[in-house]
Amino acid sequence: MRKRLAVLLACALPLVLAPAPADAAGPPAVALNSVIPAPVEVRPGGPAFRLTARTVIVAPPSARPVADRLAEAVRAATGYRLAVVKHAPRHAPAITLAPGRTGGEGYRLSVGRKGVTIRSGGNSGLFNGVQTLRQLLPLEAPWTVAGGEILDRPRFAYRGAFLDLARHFHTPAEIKQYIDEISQFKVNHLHLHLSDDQGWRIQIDSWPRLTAVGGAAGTGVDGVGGGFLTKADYRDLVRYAAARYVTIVPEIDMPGHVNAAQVAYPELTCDGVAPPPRTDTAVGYSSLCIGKEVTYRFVEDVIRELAELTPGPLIHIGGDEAHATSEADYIAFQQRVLPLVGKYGKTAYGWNEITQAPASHTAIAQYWNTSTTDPTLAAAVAAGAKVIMSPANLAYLDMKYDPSTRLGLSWAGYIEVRTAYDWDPGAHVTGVPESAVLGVEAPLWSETLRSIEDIEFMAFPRLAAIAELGWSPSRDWESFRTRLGAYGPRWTARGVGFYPSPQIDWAG
Ligand code: TNX
Repeated sequence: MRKRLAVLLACALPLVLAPAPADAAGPPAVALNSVIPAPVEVRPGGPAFRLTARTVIVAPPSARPVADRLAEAVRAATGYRLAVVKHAPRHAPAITLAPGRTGGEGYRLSVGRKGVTIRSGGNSGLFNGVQTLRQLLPLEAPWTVAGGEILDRPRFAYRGAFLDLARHFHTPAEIKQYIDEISQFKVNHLHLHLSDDQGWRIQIDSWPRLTAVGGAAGTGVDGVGGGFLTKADYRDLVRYAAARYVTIVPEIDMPGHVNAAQVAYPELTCDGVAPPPRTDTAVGYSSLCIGKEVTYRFVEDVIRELAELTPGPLIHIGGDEAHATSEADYIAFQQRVLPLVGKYGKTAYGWNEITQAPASHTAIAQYWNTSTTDPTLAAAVAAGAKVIMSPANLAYLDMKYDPSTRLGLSWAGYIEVRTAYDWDPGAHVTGVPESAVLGVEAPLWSETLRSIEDIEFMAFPRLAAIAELGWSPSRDWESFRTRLGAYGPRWTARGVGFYPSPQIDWAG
């Protein structure tokens, strides 16, 4: 009897006598393993950290831009204006950004009673650690961060989102709002579709009618959604994105999808006659005139001016749905145009149709087809081409979720959250091994979209699914589903009107 009591006491005492955890007000609200995209390694444990108005942000001068972003995010979340300093005052609770051995975009995040430390060999890695920390902060006080450690790095170098400014112009303010959202999921590229049959959305000084005519009021699907980016707008967007470790990838679509350019410059047609402006959603009817030299002066001028505006390494030259161009003409065009991108110091990126041309072997193909076999793509890959995966039936954010979705199209099918999540970009197409895949991108075409609300409803939550495929080493639907359900209130708190998919148990 006595013995049993002693054993009972021995078991109970450590519980009773253990020091009260820092989060005595209750367990940490956010589990360390709730981050989207799922980190490579999560080791929960140890005391939690309580962020207060006294917390300082410590960063070397080289990491100051990331520290400022963190301070901004903490202010938005908690209202605290944390000081950013080079060295922590003794005993001050701190969030420290420090050099580390994890290179590139990877980082290590450690949470203990005295603070949070994010280490990385690069500022992009520190920024990714900051994005993780933002998700670990509860939505409401007390601002307790669970104890433990996260070790993280991306599976793919390219994780992309996409906006179509041609079918409907989206303003710089809307594009910035989208950048803010996508970068929280460690998406690091934003592809802007800047020209199409219905409109031309980027200033080109040597061909000024492109925007004067092609960007005027009344351009765009249904004649609503005119506008264009001036070069100043574009440079400002590039800077804004870069501060969030997002690279802007510009696209000018050719030799098809050029009606707006031909309305502005009739010499770009074979007969020299301007076609009527188009505000419908048909595709595949326009083509540059492959045999005319003016075509290549135009293309080279546009590529040169885009390259000057673009610090990133990629220029997207479109190449999709050129149904009004013969196959021989298409290949002849790409054989001249793909090398022009290299002439201006950039790597050519185009829709997967470009793989018909041998010059695509040094280019990047964006795979948008719905099949898991594509011998032309596989042959180009065998010859050296790289691929970014955007299968329309899985990754297109403009596809409806189900037949009742009020926005979007359905030509590639319906894409519920699980459909967007449950596929492997590294093994999707026969003959395209993971080593040839640079990453994933989630296109969002704008035929049916008008406002930022429309963009957000179609992008979220599916963009989070595609981001996880691009970042995380493995996928687990049940885990993703749980983490996504818990994330919902964060979107709500920021005023993001996401699609409340019935596949998810939404918190809040
Ligand atoms: C196909 S996908 C297109 C676009 C449309 C989109 C709508 C691709 C490379 N071309 O022109 O906007 O479908 O989903």
